[in-house]
Amino acid sequence: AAGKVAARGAFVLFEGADRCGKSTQAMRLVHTLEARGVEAELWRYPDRATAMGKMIDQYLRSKSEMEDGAIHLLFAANRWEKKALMERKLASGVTLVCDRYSYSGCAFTAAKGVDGLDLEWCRAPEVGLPRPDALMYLELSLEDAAKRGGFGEERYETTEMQRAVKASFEAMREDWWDVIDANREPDVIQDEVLRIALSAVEKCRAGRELKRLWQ
Ligand code: Z5A
Ligand code: MG
Repeated sequence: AAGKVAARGAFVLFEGADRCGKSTQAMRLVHTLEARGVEAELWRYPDRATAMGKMIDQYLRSKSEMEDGAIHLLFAANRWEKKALMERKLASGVTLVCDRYSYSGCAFTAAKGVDGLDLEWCRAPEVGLPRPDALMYLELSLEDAAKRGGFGEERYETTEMQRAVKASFEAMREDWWDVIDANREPDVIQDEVLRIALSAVEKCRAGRELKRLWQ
């Protein structure tokens, strides 16, 4: 009808340490939502397709070097450059299922233990970005993660780094996160994930406001 404003989509995020199943669950969730008539898109960070994303990709594959502070800001800028599009999509009713976001950004930089680059410093450039309506933190022990095969080739894929990353995720954890036991069959996890996502979709349809990170 004329003048009718579309109900907004939900911003649903997956976070967690290496190999906890974020990409697997995010991909499946988009299909499950679509099959139920919920318009949904898969997003991921870093978005390696943009000019900044290409620099990040080079860095992650150790094809280039960068100061820790500089690469942190580049990861954050890679989110800021997609902010307007993200907001437009959500406003037009599309649910965004996102694979990593600012929480990974802060967890990884803080995990480096570089003097001055503590969690507070890490959060600053992320403040004001859209805050997810649901954050599913997939929890998996380092031992169980190790059973899912060896590390990849990228920069942060070492045991020491992953241990520190888990610790910074724990330090950032907030009450509203959904903590999910990721050491189960993918189908079982997906059932829980779908329930959480549908509840977020419902709340957004009913007018839930999009919040901002760390404000
Ligand atoms: N990074 C950063 O520093 N700053 C930032 O701001 C951002 C990111 C956004 C990007 O990696 C890197 O950038 C990352 C953080 C940093 N560095 N590290 N490490 P990425 O996101 O591209 O990483 P990835 O290659 O997608 O891996 P991943 O995310 O660690 O994995 P995952 O997505 O969580 O898991 P998966 O690919 O779905 O599954 C892993 C394997 O386990 C696979 O063989 C699956 O078949 C298997 N699997 C999945 N689920 C299960 C269950 N339930 N049971 C058994 N096996 C399973
Ligand atoms: Mg992944």
